[in-house]
Amino acid sequence: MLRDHTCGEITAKEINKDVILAGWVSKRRDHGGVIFIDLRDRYGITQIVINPDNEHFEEANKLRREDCIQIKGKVRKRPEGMTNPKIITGEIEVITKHLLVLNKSETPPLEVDDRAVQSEEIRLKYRYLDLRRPSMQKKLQLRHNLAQAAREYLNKHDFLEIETPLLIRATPEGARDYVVPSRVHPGKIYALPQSPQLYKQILMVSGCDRYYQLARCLRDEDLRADRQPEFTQIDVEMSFIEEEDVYEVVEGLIKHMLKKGCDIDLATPFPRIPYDEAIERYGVDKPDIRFDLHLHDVTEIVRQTDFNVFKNAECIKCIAPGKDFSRGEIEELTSVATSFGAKGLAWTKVTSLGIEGGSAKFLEPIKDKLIKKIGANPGTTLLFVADKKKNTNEILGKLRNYLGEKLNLYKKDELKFCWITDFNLFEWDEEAQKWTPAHHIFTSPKPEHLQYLESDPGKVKGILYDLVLNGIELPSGSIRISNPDIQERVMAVIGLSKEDVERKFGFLLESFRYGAPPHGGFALGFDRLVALLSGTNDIREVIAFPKTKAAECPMDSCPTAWEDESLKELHLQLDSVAKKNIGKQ
Ligand code: AMO
Repeated sequence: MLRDHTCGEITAKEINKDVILAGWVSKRRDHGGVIFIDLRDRYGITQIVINPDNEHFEEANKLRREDCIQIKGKVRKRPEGMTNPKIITGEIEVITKHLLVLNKSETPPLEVDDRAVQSEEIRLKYRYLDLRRPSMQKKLQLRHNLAQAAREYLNKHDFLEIETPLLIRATPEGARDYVVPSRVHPGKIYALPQSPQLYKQILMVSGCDRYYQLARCLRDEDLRADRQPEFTQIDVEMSFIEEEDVYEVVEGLIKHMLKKGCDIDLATPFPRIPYDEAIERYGVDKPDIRFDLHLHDVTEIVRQTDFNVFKNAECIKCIAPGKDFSRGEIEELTSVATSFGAKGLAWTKVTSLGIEGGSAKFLEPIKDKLIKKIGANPGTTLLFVADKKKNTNEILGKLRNYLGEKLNLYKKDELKFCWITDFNLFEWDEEAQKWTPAHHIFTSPKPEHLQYLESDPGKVKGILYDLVLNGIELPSGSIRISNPDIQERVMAVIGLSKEDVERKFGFLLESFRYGAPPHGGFALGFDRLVALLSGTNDIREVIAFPKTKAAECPMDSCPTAWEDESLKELHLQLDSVAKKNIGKQ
């Protein structure tokens, strides 16, 4: 037997018992000729003692960090004053009789220690060592617990776990596809799924009724802390349901996951905020509602002044964080706002007599209306952004988040969920000068807005919803179009020709012609939820083998250069850019 206990479970109850343990040398200390080893495995740390008269003493003396060993010994109580109440095994130590070195370790290039600060590159290159750290093991455990809780809830509610293919025809989720060239069909490719969207809808046509999958999704897009090229969604689809049913399932699912995974009791239902209201109040469609700081639209009031910046702006909004900022702080906030794209940050201060400083002289004539609209108290600095409506909201929305953190306006560990509802079905793409889907093209328009589909697409709301946790979008989903004629009309609005539609989604539309049930669903960004519950925004912390921001893996060095042989087999050739990149010019 290689072990009969783990390093995280032996307590005073086992005193005088013989045990066999296996794990890694976390620390070795020499105390007056007696060797102490902190032996670590996934479950914890146990203190091992090796006395000088032990036949393995010399071997023990040579042990180094991360050597993998087995010990056999007897459990004893730690001497008075040597106990460690912080760990389960803190009352005992194991006095070793027998030591076996299972495998030596080279000097580890990183500290397997939660207190050490390590470079990201090194952590990812030696991820196996990084994952040995107790905090990383804890995150993997949490991820596992949450995944199992999700399965438990969905199984109990009659959902079937069904796998959908990884080699598929492209699905439109707004990012670029990763593609896989076909060897047996030279010149042809498979796409890797950006999500199982089309397949889950087809499963509804198949009569599966309630589907789920912990689905791997692959998207070639710019990476950020909360975006990886491969990530996991809890992907769900249901037939014969309405919007309310989706809210109920998502809320029930998250409540269950948090209770089971983290012993958190969550109050449901979550508040719902219509999209327009979210933008109006918070500037963004992912508001962090842990704090109340609102944006105030003062366009009509402020435009009447002689201040040029305000006179010609489409939208002027103000934020009043309730603080009297110093000149230095205002300068800092201005440069933060500029980094968010602002052309400047106008400001003034509310005093007991009116307003003072910054743009006060321009605002003087309308100061009463302004103060009344904002409801600001004396001693408050007002910060203004004037720009196109979209920019004003975006910039002040980001500044609001910045101020929330800087001024400690919320408790870091609080969890505040809210639904964002009533999104527009389409967004106007200024660059491409065309309508694009706000979510995806399979989202149903609100029936009462169908009449504007061709005449005024900007007016059409979709039956779609996002759930936001502390300012981060977690699940999003929609009620789908199940009528092929409406689907074709929606595709026409975004400029897809009949041929495009047929070529890209013909198989979905064809399936709809065989009695498609009304259906809808959602996908929850699982990595993001686990990360937030681990107290971080960075999803790489909760993915066993993530990629860097440059979409590379320092451990296995992927992506790697094409081998000539495989290029030949796939009937492919590299162009000059690719050749230069891999040094084959
Ligand atoms: P969507 O594209 O909004 O919807 O994705 C759903 C959720 O997945 C998470 N997410 C990501 N997480 C990590 N890295 C990424 N690159 C990444 N991209 C998205 C987010 C997001 O809310 N098929 C639809 C869902 C549906 O309509 O049912 C879809 O994929 O948390």
